[in-house]
Amino acid sequence: MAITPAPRTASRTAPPARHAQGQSPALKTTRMKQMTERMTGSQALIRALEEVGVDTVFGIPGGAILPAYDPLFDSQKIRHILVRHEQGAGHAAQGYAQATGRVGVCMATSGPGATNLVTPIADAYMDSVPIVAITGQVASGAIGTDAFQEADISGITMPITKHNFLVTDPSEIGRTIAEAFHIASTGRPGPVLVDISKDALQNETDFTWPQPMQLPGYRPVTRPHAKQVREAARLLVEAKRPVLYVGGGVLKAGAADELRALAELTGAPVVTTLMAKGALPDSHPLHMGMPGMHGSVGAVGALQRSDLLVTLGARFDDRVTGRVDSFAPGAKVVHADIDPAEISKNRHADVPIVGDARDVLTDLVNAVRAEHAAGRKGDYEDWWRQLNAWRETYPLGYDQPEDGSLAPQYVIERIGKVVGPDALYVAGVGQHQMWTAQFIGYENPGSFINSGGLGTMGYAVPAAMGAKQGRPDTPVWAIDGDGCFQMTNQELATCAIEGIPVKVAVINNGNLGMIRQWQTLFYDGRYSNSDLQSRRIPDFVKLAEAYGCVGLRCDNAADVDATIAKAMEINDVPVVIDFVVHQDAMVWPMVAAGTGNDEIKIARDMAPDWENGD
Ligand SMILES: Cc1ncc(C[n+]2csc(CCOP(=O)(O)OP(=O)(O)O)c2C)c(N)n1
Ligand SMILES: [Mg+2]
Repeated sequence: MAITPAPRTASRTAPPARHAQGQSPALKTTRMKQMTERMTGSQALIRALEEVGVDTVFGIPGGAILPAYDPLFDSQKIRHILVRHEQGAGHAAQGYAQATGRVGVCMATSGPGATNLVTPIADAYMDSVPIVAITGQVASGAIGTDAFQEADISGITMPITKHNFLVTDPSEIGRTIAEAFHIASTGRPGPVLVDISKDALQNETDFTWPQPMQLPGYRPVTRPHAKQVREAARLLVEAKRPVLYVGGGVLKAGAADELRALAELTGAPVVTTLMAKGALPDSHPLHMGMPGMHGSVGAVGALQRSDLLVTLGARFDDRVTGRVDSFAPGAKVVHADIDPAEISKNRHADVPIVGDARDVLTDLVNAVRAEHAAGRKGDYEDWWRQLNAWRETYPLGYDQPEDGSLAPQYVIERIGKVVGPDALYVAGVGQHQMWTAQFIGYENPGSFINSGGLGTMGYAVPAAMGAKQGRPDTPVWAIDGDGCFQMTNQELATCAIEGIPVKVAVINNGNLGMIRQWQTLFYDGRYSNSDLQSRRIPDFVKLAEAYGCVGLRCDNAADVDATIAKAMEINDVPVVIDFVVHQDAMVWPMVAAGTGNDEIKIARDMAPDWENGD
C-alpha cells in the first residue's frame, strides 16, 4: 500500500497532528516482524485498538458488545469512560478528536446502543471529524431475522460515514481496525463505523500484527498540482479585491501558520467560517471576521464585493453563501480542498486545487513569492479603504437590555476576557453558539469546538467532556443553551465520577432562543412551543449539585466576573453556572434564510449602507 500521509510536526498552538494513530500499519509490515497469537475476536479487538494507539474509549456495554468489555477490563493502555447515553459517547469522541487532532473512539451495543450513535456519527460526517464507532451486532447467523436488539447499523449509517464495515469473521477484526483508523484520519477526516457480530467477538482466531491493509481504491491526494497553484498565485497578485475564504479544513490540516504567512505576504483580507475560528487570530489586522448568516458586515461585504475568492478547506455552505445565485457575483474562485467531491459542488471553481490545505498554503506562499520576485504584486489599497470603512462603521455589538437584566452577549464576552484565549470553548447550538463565535475572541487554532454542519443541540456537554479528557491540562468551557443543556446534561454524572472537571456556562434565556428569534422576526411574535420555562424548571444549580458538580447562579452584570473567577478556582469537580439572561436578545447581523447576503440586516429592519467609505 502506498498510502503515506505527509508526516506533520504540530505547530506551537495547533492541536497535535492528526496522524498519531493508525499510522500505515501496512508499511510497517515490510520492516517489522509480524507477531501471531491465538486469542478471541474480542481480545483481538482490544489488542488492535491498543496497537493503533487508542488511549480512551467512550461507551456503554450491552449484550452484543459484552464480549469486548471483558478484555477491555484488563487493558493497561485504554481507559474506558462509561457514559450515560451513547449520544454522549459519540460527541465525546468528537470533542476528543477536535481537541487533540487524534481519532476519537466510541463503543456501543447493537440495536438501540448503535442507533443512539447515529446523531454524533452524522455530526462527525458533516464536520469532517475523525472518529471510529465500534458497535456489537447480533450473532452472524441471526442477522436479518429481526433478532433481539438487531438494527442494520451499517445500512443506517451508510450515507453518514466515510466508510463502514460489518465484520463477522474474527480473523478480520485486526485488519479492519487498522483500516478504520487509517480511513478516519487520512484525506478528508470523517467517521468510520465498525460493526462486529457477537460470534466474531467470541470465536477464536490467530491475531497477527501489524496487519496489511486492503484498500486498493483509497488514495487521498494530498500534494496539490503545481500548475494550479501557480495560476492561483497569478490571480492573487492580479486581483483588486481578493479574499482568503478559510474553512475548517485549514484547522484540520494544522495549517494556521501557513495561512498567516500567506495572508501577511499578500496583505489580502481573511474571513474564517464558524468551523475555522482561530485559524487566524481574531485580533489580527487582516482578519475581517466570520462570514455567513450571523457573520460580520465586513466579512459578508468582503465576500460579496470580492473579485477573487481564494477558498481554502471551505465548502460554500448555504449558511455562508446565503442564496447561492447571488453569492459573490463578481468573484473568480480558486477552490482548494482535500476532497475532490467538494470542488464545484455548490459554486463553480475557476481554479480547482485538490490537496491538503497545509501543502496548498505552503506551495501558494512560494508561488506568490515568485510572483513578487518577478515584480508582480497585488495592490489592495482601495479595497482596504472599503473594508476598513465597513469594519469601523459596523463592528459587532449588542444592546444592553433596558430592564437592567443580563445581556447574554455580555456574559459570553466576559467569559472570553476573564478565562482568556488559551482555554478551549465548546458551544451548543442556537443563539448562544453564534454569540460564542462572535464575542469570545479566538487567538489560537482549534480553540472553538462546535457542531457546525449538523447543528446538533446537546453537543456541548459531552463534547466538552471529550475535549477535557483529551487535553486535561487545558481549561475547557462549554457555553450551552438552556435547551441544549437539557438534552445531554446527564453526562455531568460521567464528568463528576470520572474526574473530568469541565465548566459549563448555561446561557439561560428560558427559551429555545433561536426559535424565539425566528418567531419574532418571521412569525409575527407567535411563540409556538419555544418557551421552555427553564428559568423555573429545572433548577440548574440543584441539578448540578445532584450530579456532584458545583452549581452557581448569576443574574446581574455586577457579579459576572466574580462568578467566572469562582468557577475558575474550582478544578476538582465540574462547575455549572446558571447565567439567567434576558429572553429577547437577538443575534445580529443576520442574513435571513433563503435571502441573499446583500440583504444582511444589522438590526431589525436596518441594513448597512454598502457604499459607505467608497
Ligand atoms: C437536536 C436538535 N433539535 C432541534 C434543533 C432546532 N433548534 C436550533 S436552535 C434551537 C434552540 C436552542 O435553544 P437553547 O439551547 O436554549 O439555545 P438558545 O438559542 O436559547 O441560545 C432549536 C430547537 C436542533 N438544532 N437540534
Ligand atoms: Mg435558550
